[in-house]
Amino acid sequence: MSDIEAIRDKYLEQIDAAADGDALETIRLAALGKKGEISLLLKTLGQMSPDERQEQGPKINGARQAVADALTSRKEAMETAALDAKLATEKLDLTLPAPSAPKGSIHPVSQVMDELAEIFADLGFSVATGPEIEDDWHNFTALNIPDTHPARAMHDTFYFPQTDDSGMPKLLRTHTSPVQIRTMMDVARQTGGAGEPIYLIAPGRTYRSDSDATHTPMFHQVEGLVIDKGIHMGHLKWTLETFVRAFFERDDIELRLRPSYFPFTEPSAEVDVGFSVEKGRRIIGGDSRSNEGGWMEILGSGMVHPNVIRNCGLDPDVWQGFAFGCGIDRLAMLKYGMDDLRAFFDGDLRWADHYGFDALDVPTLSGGVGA
Ligand code: 2NM
Repeated sequence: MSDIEAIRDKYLEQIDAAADGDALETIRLAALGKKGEISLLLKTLGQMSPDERQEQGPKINGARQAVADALTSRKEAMETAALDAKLATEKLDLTLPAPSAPKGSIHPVSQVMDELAEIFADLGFSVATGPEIEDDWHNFTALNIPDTHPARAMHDTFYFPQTDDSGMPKLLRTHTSPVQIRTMMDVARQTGGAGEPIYLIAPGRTYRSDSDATHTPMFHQVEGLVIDKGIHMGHLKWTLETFVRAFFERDDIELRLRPSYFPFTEPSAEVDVGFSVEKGRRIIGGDSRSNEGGWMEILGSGMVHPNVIRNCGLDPDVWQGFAFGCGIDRLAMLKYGMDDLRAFFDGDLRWADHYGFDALDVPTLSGGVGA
């Protein structure tokens, strides 16, 4: 065996024995690198006589090619072996149940707001919204609430330390009524004081300095407003009855109106719904005169006070209307069986998962209004 063949075989053996890619690279540099053994042999061809070169050339080139080929195939073998090892350990059991993907849900308050919008849309009401940061005038004064009213006290309402540009106190709205005020003023302005019918609900966040088992400082309200000609309390009662029956999806719900007082309505009425008891739970509807049955207050309402209509730039001798207000959080608790109000706003994902609604599979109203 010639020297060249011996050199070739030495590298072929080393390649065979190489443990990993690093070892192969070391061998490649030693044999075929710039100063590698075979590379240096190739350089000697230039100094040889033609005859000698004729004989040595093919041998040296053959050795170079054999080593290069061996390096390539050994490298491929290593990669295949690594993949096989990986496949052997990473077996997939396709019969296992798929892991569940994390999924958000619709908050019960959002769900109820959607239901309210849908029910009142069937009755011809649109949805109106407005700012949560309000001024004294839209939140109190325009609503005929006197300067001395307790609701205006610092300890009941969240006031901002600064006043607005015109020196008016800024506050977090204590109800959504300022939305109705803004709408009536817009209508008065747009019609040059002539006015036009208004049918709206105003759902949204409201704020009062109150915090206990049944009150959170932020809560949700929906208020409704109708302004038209010849509107009376019969319209109010029918509308609320139709709304409550559609919302709780029962036709046997009775309403009871009790005289009350609000500065912004006259007359005013508190609205109770009849409840009965089924399987130890209070159910809205059924026989409220049965043993465990009774009445539950869920709404405040009344005929909009002429002062309020006038404050908004409309003529109370032409336009009358009714208004009502109701807590959305409480409606959600009654309909969907949550018993702890504070859990609503804790942001606990287990609660959201349990009580939330699937965005792609929300319950639809059984038949809407008048079905
Ligand atoms: C209630 C109860 C009674 C009400 C009145 C008005 C407005 F702006 F028209 F004067 N909006 N909402 C109202 C009336 C709200 O909540 C318990």
